[in-house]
Amino acid sequence: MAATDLTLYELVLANGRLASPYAWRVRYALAHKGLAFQSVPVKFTDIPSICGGSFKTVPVLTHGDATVGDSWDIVLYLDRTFPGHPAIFSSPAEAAAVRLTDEWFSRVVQRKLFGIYALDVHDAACADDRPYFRKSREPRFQGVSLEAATADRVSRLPALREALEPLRVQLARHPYLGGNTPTYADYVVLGAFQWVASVSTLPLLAHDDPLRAWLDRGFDLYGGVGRDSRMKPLFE
Ligand SMILES: N[C@@H](CCC(=O)N[C@@H](CS)C(=O)NCC(=O)O)C(=O)O
Repeated sequence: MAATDLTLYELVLANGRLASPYAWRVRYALAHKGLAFQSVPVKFTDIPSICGGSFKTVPVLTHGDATVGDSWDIVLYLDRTFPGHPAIFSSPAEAAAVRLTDEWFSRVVQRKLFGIYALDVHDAACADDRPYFRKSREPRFQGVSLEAATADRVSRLPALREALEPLRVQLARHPYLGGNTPTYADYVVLGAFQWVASVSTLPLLAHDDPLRAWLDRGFDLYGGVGRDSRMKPLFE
């Protein structure tokens, strides 16, 4: 790992686990580039007081005088600023294609995952964050409680598993979503599984789901950066 003055502000759960799907994308990207960083764990309720209060979300990366928010912008910044390190995007065309994966996965799959795991995220959050999380998230469920919004979640697992089918089809062709080696498309999806595994009280995948081999490969990447004894089972 190359020494740097990179600092990553990222969301922390009550058990100390850094669980944001967006932070995990950046963590994998930093490992891909071989860049060391300092992690600053923050709670949801700390965000208004970090980096001069200019950001509504984390992750936020600081590097010397530069401060960058939003996972996608952070990754572009890393490629621009550290050209001597392995590229995350080898061309603008690759970045554009992976951006489509990011938009699909974030807007369709992560949104469905949130509907299933919202109460688990609340329960895993730092105690100070729970009232804020409930107040800010229940309006997204038409004002019903997180408990009511997730009460029928088991019945939504089949649709979620079906939504992951493009990943299985692609992984039947290649060891990684991006081909023979991991790319940012893999990191986007692995980030979501990191998040789910950090909070879940309901295994997401059937025991024989073919995603298992890729998930094992992904969690083992970069010396097992994605492995943590606090992770909950992803498989039934
Ligand atoms: N588009 C942003 C999304 C980041 C995001 O939504 N982060 C969540 C944590 S997972 C957050 O900071 N939420 C703050 C809040 O809800 O107050 C990115 O890619 O970085």
